[in-house]
Amino acid sequence: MTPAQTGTRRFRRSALLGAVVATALGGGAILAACGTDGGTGGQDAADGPARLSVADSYIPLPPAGGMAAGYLTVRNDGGQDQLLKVTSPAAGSVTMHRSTASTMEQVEALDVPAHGALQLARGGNHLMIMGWQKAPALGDELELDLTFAKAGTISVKVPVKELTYRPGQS
Ligand SMILES: [Cu+2]
Repeated sequence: MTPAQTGTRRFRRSALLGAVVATALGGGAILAACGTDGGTGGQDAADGPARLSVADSYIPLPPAGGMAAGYLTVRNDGGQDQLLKVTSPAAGSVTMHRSTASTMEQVEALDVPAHGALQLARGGNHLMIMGWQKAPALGDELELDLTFAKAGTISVKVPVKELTYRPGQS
């Protein structure tokens, strides 16, 4: 590496033994700093690119083609991102909702934390899906297109499950 070669050149130019030792130590310190800068550490920073994957998605079967909820987990192995929009070719309207203790409200975006997950789950944040092209049936797989601020659009096929289904159940 270049810093080591620079250190060696200084070493040869030096006439005093004490200066030789100091130069060798200095070269080591430069090498250590270089290794930190050149490593992968920077890519793991909170402002690096988001690395998203979607898991545990499901839609509990809505009554007679009515309004349905949508649940899923967005895992993130990279930097912070935001879910901005959800659409579906199978439905006229998909909105994002945040639940509070007693009510729920529509939100414009949901944060996907760096090296964490955005969870849409019963009792918490969720999707509300309306205006079905065709009433969903058990076993259907419905496409949801999730648009993120940084990662772009991710399309997932979401299974329709029994009303009482919870992830981890078969
Ligand atoms: Cu809701």
